[in-house]
Amino acid sequence: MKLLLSLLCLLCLHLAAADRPNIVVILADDFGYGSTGAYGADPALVRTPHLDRLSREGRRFTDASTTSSVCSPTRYSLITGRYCWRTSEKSGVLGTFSPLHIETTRLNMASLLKKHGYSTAAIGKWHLGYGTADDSPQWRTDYTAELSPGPLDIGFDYHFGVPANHGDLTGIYVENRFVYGLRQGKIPAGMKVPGTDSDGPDFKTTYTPEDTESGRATILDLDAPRRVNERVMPLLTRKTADWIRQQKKDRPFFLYYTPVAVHNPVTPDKDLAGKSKAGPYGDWIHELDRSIGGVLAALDETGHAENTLILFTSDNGGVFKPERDMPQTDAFKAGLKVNGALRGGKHTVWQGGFKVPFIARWPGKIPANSVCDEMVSLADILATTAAIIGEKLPAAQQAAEDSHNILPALLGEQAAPARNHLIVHSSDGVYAIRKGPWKWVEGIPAAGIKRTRSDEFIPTLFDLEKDPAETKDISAQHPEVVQELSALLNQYRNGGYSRELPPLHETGQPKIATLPPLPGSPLLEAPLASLPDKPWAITRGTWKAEDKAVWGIQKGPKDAGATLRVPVTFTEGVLDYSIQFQGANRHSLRIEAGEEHHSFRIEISPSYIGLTKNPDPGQSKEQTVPLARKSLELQTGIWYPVRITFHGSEVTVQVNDTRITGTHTLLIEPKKALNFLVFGDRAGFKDVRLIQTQPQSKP
Ligand SMILES: [Ca+2]
Repeated sequence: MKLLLSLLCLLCLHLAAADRPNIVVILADDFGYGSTGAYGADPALVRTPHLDRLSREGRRFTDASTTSSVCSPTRYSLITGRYCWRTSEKSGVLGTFSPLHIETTRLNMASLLKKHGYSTAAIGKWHLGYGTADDSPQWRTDYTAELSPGPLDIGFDYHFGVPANHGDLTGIYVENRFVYGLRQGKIPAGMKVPGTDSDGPDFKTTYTPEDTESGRATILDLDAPRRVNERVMPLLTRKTADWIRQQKKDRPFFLYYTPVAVHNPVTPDKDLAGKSKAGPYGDWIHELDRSIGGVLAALDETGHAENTLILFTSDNGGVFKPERDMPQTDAFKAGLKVNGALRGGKHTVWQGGFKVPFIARWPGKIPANSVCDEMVSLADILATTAAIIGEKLPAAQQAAEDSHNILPALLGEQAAPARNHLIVHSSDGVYAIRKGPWKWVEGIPAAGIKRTRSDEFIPTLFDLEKDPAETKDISAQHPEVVQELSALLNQYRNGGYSRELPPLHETGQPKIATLPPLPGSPLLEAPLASLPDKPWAITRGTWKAEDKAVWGIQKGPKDAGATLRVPVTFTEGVLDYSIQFQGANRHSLRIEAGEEHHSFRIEISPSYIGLTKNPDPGQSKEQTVPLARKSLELQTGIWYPVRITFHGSEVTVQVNDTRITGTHTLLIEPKKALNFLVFGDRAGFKDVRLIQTQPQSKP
């Protein structure tokens, strides 16, 4: 009893110690380290009075890092406290029609704060998908229907969003679970989707390819009010300020506000056009700053500001492509160092892609007009929030896997650094790890990435203290550092979390499925320890025998895949082989079937399996029939078993422990030949074995 009482007392103290401030996270888009006055932008070029005010009233971090140099992965990390490369997303960003990427059961900023009684909202760019995909390869978000699951299913009470990007091909807003003002679609009977009837300055009836980022996208056909690009920022600001004004004094709130600025297309509103001395991009920065001013004003007016923690940051660095004619380049030529003195920018593995402004204000708690040089990550916001509200995080392998509590750094308290390592990941899937002064770039792109940015695809080591602009690779001088950082990267990457050091035994080899051996005498058997004899034939690309396997290498990026063909006739049966990826984009097994040169293909890549009926000779590409598709995860350099079972009109493909099944009437036809194709450089095969099974006679 005594123990229980003292435990209760401890709990009371703990609760009393916890705060429940309002939390406002503002995540700008593509806003570079050097683009605001607070971070050294020349006021003669751009003026950011509201961000500068935030910095004066709060704490400016000089070494805050995104987790990725592009949008969706960093957004995932901020909300979940987990590196996004631990998910199926290994490079690039989510598509406009991708499913919701945050698991609805996963602890995240919104669910955590909602549990603690917060009112919650996500307003602005979303870019984390809507809906749940099925196995169908054609699946895509249906914007004419209810967009579930979405933000409201992970803990947000309110959502007003731009689905993917400023200038995406939807041209609409989403409010809660439907396209804002949707007039026609799969709307439940008796329900009217809320939205505007009048065009006004913020809405219009049409949205054209010229409105999109690329200037030539095919616009999604929807009967709903369309965005006016120049008015997206003012409208999002108004929605955000309105939401703040609706909040009650007795209930804390969490606002995740994600302006679309300063992502392309660069569309400052009319009254700001021409006001900066850095061209339209400078005006676009002014637009972002004005929006911050709108949010601050709403907090001031309502008296919420005093009890509000604001974090302002960006999802990745600014676009920096000085060789290209674009507004950012004009700003750069005018003298604006979009990413400060850092190398590279958005997409890249260099610091310009990751190092971003990070300003924290919490009156009376965070020392005003202060600077913190500690290394922090946007993934740390979740663990820090948990610390503020007094919630103990689950074990590191269960949630907030990569999130460190940086509250002492925010508050300016004397404490050991929250983290002494940090992993960053480029759009091409190149990993880099930082520890102390060092940054080691592993230099290996994700599977399927064309090797265009070759300087990023080389292992390199930098001393960021002496060389913040990453000019000098010193890996040859410090092999021991390379070895240490490479081992540490592997341990954190394979161990599933980095909030703590995962034990080495969890970082072992991936699980390989053991398939029961095929009975009976094979119709086809080829160990492929050397290049096989006739009837096997190399029909395309380069094939080499090495390490008791044969390896296919596609000749050039524009050539067809490397092809190894073997004729073999069977109707029903089971085909086994082993596959290993060493950089190839994908393998395709083309199966010729029937009399009229019909064929199917089974595609296996490190991230998916697919089954497809190919167009017949003379048919167009549109006649392709996708039959089944599923995501999976295969690592480079590991042999995985493949088993393909042909039974009647059905084919089941198993790769390691992932299975798909597809049916097509033509699959009943006798199979005539197998073609092993490799796209990219390179993939290996061995232990091919095919047994025939008797077709079941019909009862
Ligand atoms: Ca971005």
